Amino acid sequence: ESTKKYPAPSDIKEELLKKYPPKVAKKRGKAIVVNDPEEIPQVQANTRTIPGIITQRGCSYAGCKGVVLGPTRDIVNLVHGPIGCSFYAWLTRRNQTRPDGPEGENYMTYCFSTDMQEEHVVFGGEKKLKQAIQEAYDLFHPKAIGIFSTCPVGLIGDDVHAVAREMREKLGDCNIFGFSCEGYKGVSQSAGHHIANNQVFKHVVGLDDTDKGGKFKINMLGEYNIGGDAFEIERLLAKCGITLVASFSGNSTIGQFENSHTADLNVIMCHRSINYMAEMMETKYGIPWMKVNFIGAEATAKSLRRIARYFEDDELMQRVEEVIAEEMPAVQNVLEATYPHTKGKLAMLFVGGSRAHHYQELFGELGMETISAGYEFGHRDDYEGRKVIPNIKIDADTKNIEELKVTPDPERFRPRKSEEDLARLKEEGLDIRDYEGMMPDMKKGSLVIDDISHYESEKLIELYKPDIFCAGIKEKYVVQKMGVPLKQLHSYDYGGPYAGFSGAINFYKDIDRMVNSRVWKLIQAPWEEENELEATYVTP
Ligand code: CFM
Ligand code: HCA
Repeated sequence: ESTKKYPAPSDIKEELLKKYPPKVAKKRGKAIVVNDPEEIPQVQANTRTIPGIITQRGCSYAGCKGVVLGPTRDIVNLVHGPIGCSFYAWLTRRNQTRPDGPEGENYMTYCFSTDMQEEHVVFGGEKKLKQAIQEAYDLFHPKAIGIFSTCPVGLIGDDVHAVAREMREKLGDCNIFGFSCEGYKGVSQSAGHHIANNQVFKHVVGLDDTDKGGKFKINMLGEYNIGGDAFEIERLLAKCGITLVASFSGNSTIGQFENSHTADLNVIMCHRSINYMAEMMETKYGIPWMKVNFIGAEATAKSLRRIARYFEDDELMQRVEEVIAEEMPAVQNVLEATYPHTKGKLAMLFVGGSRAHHYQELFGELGMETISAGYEFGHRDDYEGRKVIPNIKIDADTKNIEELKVTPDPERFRPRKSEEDLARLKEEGLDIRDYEGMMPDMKKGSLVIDDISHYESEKLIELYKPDIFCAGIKEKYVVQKMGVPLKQLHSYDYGGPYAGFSGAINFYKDIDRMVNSRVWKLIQAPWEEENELEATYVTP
């Protein structure tokens, strides 16, 4: 519990909106809500950013190429577009790969691009794309090539799917598929996730029926191995005796995707980016999905128990308890040392579409309060939770991005659990259909802000004076110049892993160092130095 004094959240909201022209204030007002976990208020999400506002968001290409396909090791990810789009997506997301294996090709460190020039914009770029595919094939002989459309490709009308088909037939032994993920599609990265899910499901999942063995077979969805998180989760799953068939897509191979329909359960870390895949796999193959969270030591223990509970196997449940008992003392030791320095401090989290929620677990363990939080591109269900919004299909993405028509596969559909089994499990305390959003987990009076603007972030910091602000690289140095440390929850500031038990230990230590460093007091925030320059908006 924090003892810090700050204005009432409703006054803060008013203050944030005060300078906007009336129309903008009205619109932004719907995306800024004072939370009540008992009676979740509706929040505006997944809508277009108002032109002129500086948003944290990225584009559809980022969500498709960078996020979902980026961490795959042996797919050549070829960007069709100007070189800048490739360059800025080249290893910036810190999805890691092990230098010492596992076996097989790894193209993650390469940057493949058609390097589109003016002549291609004028005369068309399909020929250049075919050449680039041929070149990549001749050089590497990859199992698969993914083609990613950038904005100009959509504008000039190059048909990447036709090129993919033609080259797949020509080359014979290479799976080639395209993604119409032009940056302008949809309103954020979120549209790109959806496009990526559709194409991977359509062109890859289900190609390999081999039963690779294992008693408890799961896929890990929405875990991208940022800072090595997947390595820690893989370690824990292996220790418990749970077989990881495929990971979407941290530290993954195309072979895993092809075989992923043989798993018995899909567990989802980042629901926002991969829920479409889970739904489609459930419909076509009968694999149920369940939300988990490996961010936070308690959340990790809870997630392992939920997986064991699902399989209803006494030995597995016992093994999971042993693993938790083995791992927890080290976590507790570090927490005991850090807690006295971190308790009562204030945090703010503005990131992506799941971490602004998940990381509240770790801050909670440190005794810190998340006073304000929001996603860049989450949808209403990510905020309000499935209990409040049972039908996740209402979101605006489905208006922008075509949904695949998926039906049960008559030969391979195999319900892993019957509806009766699931109902019984629910009675016994495991409701796999349910998951909480951010708001049910946040305190009454906390301020939830969707697609926060640069101006609003600055104002928030000035009004709340938080001990730490969590966001991305674009925010980092602006915030630190105000004398507030910023923790990047995207790249972990080149640290990590933060998942699982050893990840929690890393996080406790890093946050302790950041919130207790005296260096921040040496910086004068702009409002401490001089009066603000007043600007007036011209209202039309
Ligand atoms: Fe999911 Fe992610 Fe996130 Fe995301 Fe991202 Fe990311 Fe993120 Mo950056 S998939 S929504 S589109 S957890 S890249 S690994 S850190 S914004 S909160
Ligand atoms: C993206 C990737 C990003 C950006 C991070 C940041 C990531 O959205 O295109 O803004 O610092 O995690 O790398 O979210």
